[in-house]
Amino acid sequence: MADVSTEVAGIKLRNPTMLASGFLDETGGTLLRVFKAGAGAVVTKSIGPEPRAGYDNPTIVELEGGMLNSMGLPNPGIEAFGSEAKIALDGGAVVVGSVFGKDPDEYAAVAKTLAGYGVHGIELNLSCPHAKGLGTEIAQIPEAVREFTAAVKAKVGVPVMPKLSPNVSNIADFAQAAEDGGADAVVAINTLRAMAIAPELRMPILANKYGGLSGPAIRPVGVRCVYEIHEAVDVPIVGVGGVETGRDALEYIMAGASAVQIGTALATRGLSVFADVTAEIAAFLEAQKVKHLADLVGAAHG
Ligand code: RRO
Repeated sequence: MADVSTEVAGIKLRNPTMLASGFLDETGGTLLRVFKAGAGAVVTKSIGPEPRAGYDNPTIVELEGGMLNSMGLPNPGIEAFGSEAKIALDGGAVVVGSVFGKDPDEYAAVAKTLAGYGVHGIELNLSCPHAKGLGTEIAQIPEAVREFTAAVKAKVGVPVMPKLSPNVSNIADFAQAAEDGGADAVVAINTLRAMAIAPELRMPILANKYGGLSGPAIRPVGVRCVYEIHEAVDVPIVGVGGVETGRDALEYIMAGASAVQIGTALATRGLSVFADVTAEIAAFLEAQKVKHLADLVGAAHG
């Protein structure tokens, strides 16, 4: 069997599939269930300093090419999340804790507590496309990406990986800013800022009007972003956006990703998607006589 293991900034993964933040990840039980179903690692829902209920319904619209969401960062808050993280970690899961806040100090404080719970890495959500005063502004200013990353790096010992927004004109500048701030890896991409309107109602469907588009429709955008980032920085990249199959994952890997995250495909392929995508990657490696997946990272750059 081909070697599908990989590594992201020193975090060893048995395979390159990770659970993307925002799916089945607010409790230790669901995180562990996803890990046991085959994910190489699981990323938590973005956790903030206090509990948050999120936005009013409707918060999700199903579309042909994917899903539009405006959840509004619902989460139990960093204190209550401790017992959930423990369940996942005690069960043997590789856990990356996703963090948000309103300023660098808040990000750093939440990240420090999460790291204290024992998570293997920290993902910085700098890129929620519809949260006022939180991700959106940070994601639009390279200096803020550098500053927030540096603030968290100063407080935690585990690898730190900012998650970048595709809703900018040159994502490579933001990856560069993350690297300048000391990022150990970058995650690309968060959802695309988007809207759906109900013609009969003459109004946007989401209660929050704006949301983030995920799923197959955004995969070519994500692959392009990872390709551009790979040309700009030296840190490892985690690719995310519309991965449903092994071939989709291989696109990201050949663009430069060391691992991929999967979220929306849970709705179409179910919990077995992590094991299935891994098996599809392994079959490709065997057919192509490639022994190690790592040999294909960035292969599309020639
Ligand atoms: O919770 C959300 O509404 C949300 C977040 Br934090 C994010 O980063 N991306 C997204 O599409 N939705």
